[in-house]
Amino acid sequence: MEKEARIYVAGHRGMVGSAIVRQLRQNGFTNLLLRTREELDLTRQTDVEAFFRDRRPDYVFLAAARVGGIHANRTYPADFIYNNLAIQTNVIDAASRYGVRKLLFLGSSCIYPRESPQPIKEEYLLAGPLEETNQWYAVAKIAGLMMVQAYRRQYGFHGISLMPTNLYGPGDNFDLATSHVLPALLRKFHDAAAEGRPEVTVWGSGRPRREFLYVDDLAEAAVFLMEEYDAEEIVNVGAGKDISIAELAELIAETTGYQGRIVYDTSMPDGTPRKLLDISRLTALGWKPRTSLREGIRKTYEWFLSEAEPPERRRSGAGSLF
Ligand code: GFB
Repeated sequence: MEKEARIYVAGHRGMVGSAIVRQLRQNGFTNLLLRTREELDLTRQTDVEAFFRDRRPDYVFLAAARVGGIHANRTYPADFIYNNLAIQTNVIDAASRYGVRKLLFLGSSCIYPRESPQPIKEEYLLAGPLEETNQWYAVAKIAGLMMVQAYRRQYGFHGISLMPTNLYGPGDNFDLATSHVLPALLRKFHDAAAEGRPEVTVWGSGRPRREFLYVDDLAEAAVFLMEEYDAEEIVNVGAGKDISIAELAELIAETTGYQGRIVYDTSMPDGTPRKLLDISRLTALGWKPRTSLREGIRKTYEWFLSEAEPPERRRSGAGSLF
């Protein structure tokens, strides 16, 4: 990408989009096209077409999506399938029609079959049934990556697709009803420590295993692939390691200085038993993750304390940051 190229980051106010913007700016790209949801509703096809026709972006990072944790996925299946299908369909089609030179689509590790052998290779896509709690989101993301492949085959469109593992970092959603596990536990343990509560409830059995990638690492991988990769095959992006939810809870208790008990609510779902990506395709291209989980959690907690937490609720001298 030339430094003056017009780069549209769709979803720039979300955790992933804002990390991609930070990475692009750090790399000297200045001509960024950004639109808030109020300025451009990506579910409206005619508005999306008008934007691409008038602004003619050269490159597109498609990081706009309806996302959420296990509970949000189960509660709002229609929102997850409709919004994601609409956004990605409109953006990919308009990008192909209006001369975009390359588009990067962000999928998710939940596109793979629930019982995939571990670590999960890209070729396991569609080899078995999906995890029930997030199948609506997964089907939308599978449609997106296949649309990118179809447009490459039929129109020679340069679209590529990345499959990130579970992401976390600054800008994450800390709302307990809709968030993913890592920000949820940061908030729960922080609040319990601040209020001196003796017990924190973690959903499920604590046994599922997840892989967590710091969002700035994902953003670096996305910009790297936009510049270095141009093929139909999807590419996994992960940290290369996973941990159990119980181990994650211990780590977050330590970070936030929480010393009470941890209890498990087994009436809440575990979801996929294990989700560790095989990242050898990406590492063979020359990229590897850099932020350890401990460091990433520390940075995320710092961000939470400075941004997400209203000043009156901040603890003085709070939480050991390891
Ligand atoms: O992060 P999470 O919501 O999503 O949950 P998934 C991961 C695991 O953490 C599950 C457990 O076993 C949860 O039961 N967990 C424990 C909690 N306590 C909590 C809590 O307080 N909040 C939350 N949210 N979880 C999502 C998909 O699956 O992963 C999305 O639903 C997407 O579609 C995303 O693919 C990457 O890892 O299970």
